[in-house]
Amino acid sequence: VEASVPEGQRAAWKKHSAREFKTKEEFENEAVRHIETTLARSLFNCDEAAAYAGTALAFRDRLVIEWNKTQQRQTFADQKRVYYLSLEFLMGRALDNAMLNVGLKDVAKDGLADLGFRMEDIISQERDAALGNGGLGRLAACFLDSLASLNYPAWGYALRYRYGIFKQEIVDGYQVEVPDYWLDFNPWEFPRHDVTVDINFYGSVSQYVDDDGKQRSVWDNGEIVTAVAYDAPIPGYGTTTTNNLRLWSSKASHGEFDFTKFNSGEYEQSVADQQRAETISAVLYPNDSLERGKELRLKQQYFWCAASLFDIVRRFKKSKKPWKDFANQVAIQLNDTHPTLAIPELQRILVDLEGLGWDEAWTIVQATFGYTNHTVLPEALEKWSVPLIQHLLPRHLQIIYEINSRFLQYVEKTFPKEKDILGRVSIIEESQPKMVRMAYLAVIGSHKVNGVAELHSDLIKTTIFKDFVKIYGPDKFTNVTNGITPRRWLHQANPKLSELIASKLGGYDYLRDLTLLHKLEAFVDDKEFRKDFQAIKYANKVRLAQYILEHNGVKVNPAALFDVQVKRIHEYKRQQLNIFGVIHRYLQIKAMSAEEKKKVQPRVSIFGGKAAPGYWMAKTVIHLVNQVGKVINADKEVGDLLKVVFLEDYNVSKAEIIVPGSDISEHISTAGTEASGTSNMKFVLNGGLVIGTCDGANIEITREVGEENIFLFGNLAEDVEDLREAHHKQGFELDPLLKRVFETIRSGTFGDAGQFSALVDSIVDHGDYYLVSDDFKSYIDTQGLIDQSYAKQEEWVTKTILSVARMGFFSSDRCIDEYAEMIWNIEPLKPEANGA
Ligand code: GL4
Repeated sequence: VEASVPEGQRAAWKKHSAREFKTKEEFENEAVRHIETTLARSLFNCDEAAAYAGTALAFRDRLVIEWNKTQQRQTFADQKRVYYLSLEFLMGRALDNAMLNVGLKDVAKDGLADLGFRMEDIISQERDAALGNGGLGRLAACFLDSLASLNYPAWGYALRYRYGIFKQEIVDGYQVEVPDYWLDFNPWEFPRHDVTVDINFYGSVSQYVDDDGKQRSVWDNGEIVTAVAYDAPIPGYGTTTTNNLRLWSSKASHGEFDFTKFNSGEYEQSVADQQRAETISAVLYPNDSLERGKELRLKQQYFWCAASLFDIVRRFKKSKKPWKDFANQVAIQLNDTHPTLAIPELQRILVDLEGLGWDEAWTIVQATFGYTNHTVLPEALEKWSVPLIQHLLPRHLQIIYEINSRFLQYVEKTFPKEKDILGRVSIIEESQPKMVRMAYLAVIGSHKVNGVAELHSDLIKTTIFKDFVKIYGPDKFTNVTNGITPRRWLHQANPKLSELIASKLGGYDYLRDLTLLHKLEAFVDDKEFRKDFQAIKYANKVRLAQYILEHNGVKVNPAALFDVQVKRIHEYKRQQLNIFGVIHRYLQIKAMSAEEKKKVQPRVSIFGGKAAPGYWMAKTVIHLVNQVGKVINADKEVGDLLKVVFLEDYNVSKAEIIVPGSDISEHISTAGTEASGTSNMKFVLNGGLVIGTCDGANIEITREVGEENIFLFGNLAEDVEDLREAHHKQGFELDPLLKRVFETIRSGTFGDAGQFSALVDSIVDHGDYYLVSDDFKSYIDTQGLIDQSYAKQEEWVTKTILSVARMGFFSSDRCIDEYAEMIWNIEPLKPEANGA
């Protein structure tokens, strides 16, 4: 349908076209108009929530204008786009980011002051958009910011969960999960009720012969669920480019109710059908690095992949280009294996619906997809049972089998002498029941596979994908070390530091090219700069101390060393190592004379993070941290020398307060288990140092900042396997310091010891899989070095300044440029590039 306004009427249209506010007055005008009309509130009835809503709607209007222009411009330019498929986008709050990216935060601040509000109060009214679990989801959010800031034509595709990651409450020291219903007011999304896709499930496959005499398959007679698009604008920083994040929401295909059923008296049934359809996009699965193989999760994955691909293909078909151009117009990045069904789905569209030959279609598929692996943990590698896929997606199972059989034929021909290789690389695992290995399907269906840090990218080539390196050659596998957006993680979270840096570097260009930070090194001996730098860290610690007092009721001294470990709770991340270290420190202090105590460096141990609801060991760790805190914080003999707090409900907006307030942060995973880690980068960029293992991106942070500016400890990845094996074969001697810690726990110092026995036993009796005992001594010694180093404040400040100056590499802008060049082959499209 032609929907353009006719030529003759365009002048009138343009005259009345929406304008963007620029001044304080214009902002106030827009905000008040929204409060009075959109929200139907008045001068006498405007609280902070309403003022937030008015401000957000004013900025939303601004974003929408640029968003429309960007989409038009990108369509006109007719160049390649990238589509980032991710089941998680951990966006956090949008208002502050929008104000800063658009460059009008100060204008809005003054305007709000005129209207009687403080900017901080307004910003904090917004709920986090928490559509993710942890690092993987936050990475996707940083990528969207970089894609827009660098003017790449890009869309994100995800699900519009009604419930994001649960809110964590701590009750009597235990985690309790509370649902996060975040959609009652969300000004940032636009429902596109006209953009829908019908998605098929179940049913059967039949064959027919088409007009050209070709055998074709049709999949039908299934259950249909409708996907409705909800779009959110993604503004770039310092550019008008505003990209799109499209979230799919599920609803029953026949609208509100099935009226036939309704009229025939089956009211309940028709409501139940509707609810069943809506369940698909109802809730984010709350597991990080763990897959549980639930049917509803598979339904989510297919629903989202099929809707997104239909949308992408529909857009391509409008261009009337031949299919061979598809991969020149479309790059699709698979964020982990969650969207792997997009591979057989595109093959199905091309072969069954568009009538292409298998090989022609498969060439297009492989050229289109790239796959990012984010973990080597076996429990996180997705496998779906063959009977489940057969039932839910019968045609896709056929296609997967066909892909597999052609692939295995090729392998057999190429390696005729290797008997075992076929079984090892087959997409189908010959277990009971048979399983589809999604990572293998993703590797086979993509032209590039990347890991997320150098060590991790090396590891995948020598472990989980070893055989595939042999089959495809090493060039198919590459590394793109993760990054973070300096806009949110420096400029927004730490405005004072960002301003100080700008004052030295002559402006904010460094936020668009983070390598410019290196110029800060020239100021490392500048007395005034050092003082300002230190004062900002202190102010951020004061703010964090206030937060801790308000939320935990614990008074901490901002002059103490703030030691932070905030991330999902997982055995491989070893929060248990941290809390055992805290207990060890407590025992040491308890044994000291008054004289000795004077020499102790006061410390605040800060923990935070969610445990997956079904992960009992992780929940036990949270409980232990809280119990230890309760005892230590109340111990008069310890006083300010040691405080321990667990911050409830760690999320993106809380990270923005916590990260700038840290002196040292802990990234202490068993070597080889943390693919990258990204909060390590955030902490260092904000003038904190790292205690870490030689794992993930810690290694590259060390390369950049220098060994003298990071505290590394522990066994290396290459030794982990041998150590584990030795534990099982020879048994092992528990570290004596750790033994004392366990004795203290067993004696009931922190409450009923039985509650912690599984945790202790996993180390003492069950092989210590995560090498807590092996690394304990080295960890404790390194913590001692940190105390000594912190005591020499001048040296410490030098370390932190040099580290900030050397963090340029870790911008997600660098990372996106690498993807664009090595994997997507796309070019930026600058706003001034064409008239649109
Ligand atoms: C993760 C990794 O565990 C984490 O190290 C990495 O930084 C992140 C982004 O690449 O991806 N993989 C999974 S699964 N969850 C993650 O956070």
